[in-house]
Amino acid sequence: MKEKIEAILEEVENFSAKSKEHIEEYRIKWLSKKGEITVLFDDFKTVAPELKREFGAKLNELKNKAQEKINHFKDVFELQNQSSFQDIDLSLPAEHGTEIGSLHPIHIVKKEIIKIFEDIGFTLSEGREIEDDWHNFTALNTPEDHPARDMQDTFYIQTNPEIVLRTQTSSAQVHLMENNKPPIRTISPGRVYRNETVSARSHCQFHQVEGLYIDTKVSFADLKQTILYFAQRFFGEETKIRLRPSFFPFTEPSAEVDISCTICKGEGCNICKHSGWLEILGCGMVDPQVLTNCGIDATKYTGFAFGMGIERIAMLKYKITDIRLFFENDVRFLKQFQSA
Ligand code: 2NM
Repeated sequence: MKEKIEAILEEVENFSAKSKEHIEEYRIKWLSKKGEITVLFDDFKTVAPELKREFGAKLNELKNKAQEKINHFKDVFELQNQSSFQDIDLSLPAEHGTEIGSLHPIHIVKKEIIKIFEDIGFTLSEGREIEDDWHNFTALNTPEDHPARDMQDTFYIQTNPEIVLRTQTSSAQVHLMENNKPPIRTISPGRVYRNETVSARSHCQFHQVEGLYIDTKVSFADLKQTILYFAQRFFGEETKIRLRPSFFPFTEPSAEVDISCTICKGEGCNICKHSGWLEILGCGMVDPQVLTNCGIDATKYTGFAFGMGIERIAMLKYKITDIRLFFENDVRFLKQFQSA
């Protein structure tokens, strides 16, 4: 009898009702006239007198617990039936929407630039922010005495002359050229560092997208047409470009590219300083020495490359006049780029 009481007690304690019918089913099973617990009370009459006290107490405890369980679940289902509960649709969204954040303007512009170049077959190569001298400078034809290598201009890691915070994302493209054969068509977006005095116009950290295209017979005309395609997709179909001769250690010939002012359409305004043109990027034909440095046969292949500052492009797009705003994370600034 003891085992039986304990078995039913365990069943009672584990019981959880799924419905009103389920409660009734168990009430009948345990407590009706022929229920298991009621039957135990009948059996109790035959228990030896010296055990009656112990079994009696156990049996009463069992009966009370079973009744409590049934009462409890009756209450639960009663409450659920009341109209105030039935009217709640738990699948509805909350009444007061949660505040959502916004994408950072640098991220928005970066994604837009990536999309344009991906559409014409460029892959992504992002590289690393901590670089060695070879990938950041030497392979890119930057001589030992070039001012860019100066402590004044570049952040060195723990004054180790071999390890720098990259000053340009082309370092990622050196890795790519070392490990892949042409044709190579890639863009490298990412953060770069320069040891500059922070002002409204320049910062010690900013973002770049550099592009690289290497194949047989890549020409300066390919470069111009690619830049024109980008400028017209990003700034609008009516956009014109012009190229001015320039110099970079890693390209020859080199050029700087202006677009017709997006604000005044070339008429002359404050943004373009009344010139009608805005500088957006630097570019050129990859110097054969750079190809050779990266293990690419410069007698067989030619390439073009370009680089632009994302902050500069974002400042033109959104008419932002202070570069420091991008790095302060003031919500009053960031909220203006909410897209949803
Ligand atoms: C620029 C201007 C001109 C450039 C060069 C290379 C590489 F890796 F192929 F040598 N990548 N990017 C480049 C060329 C970047 O930025 C103003």
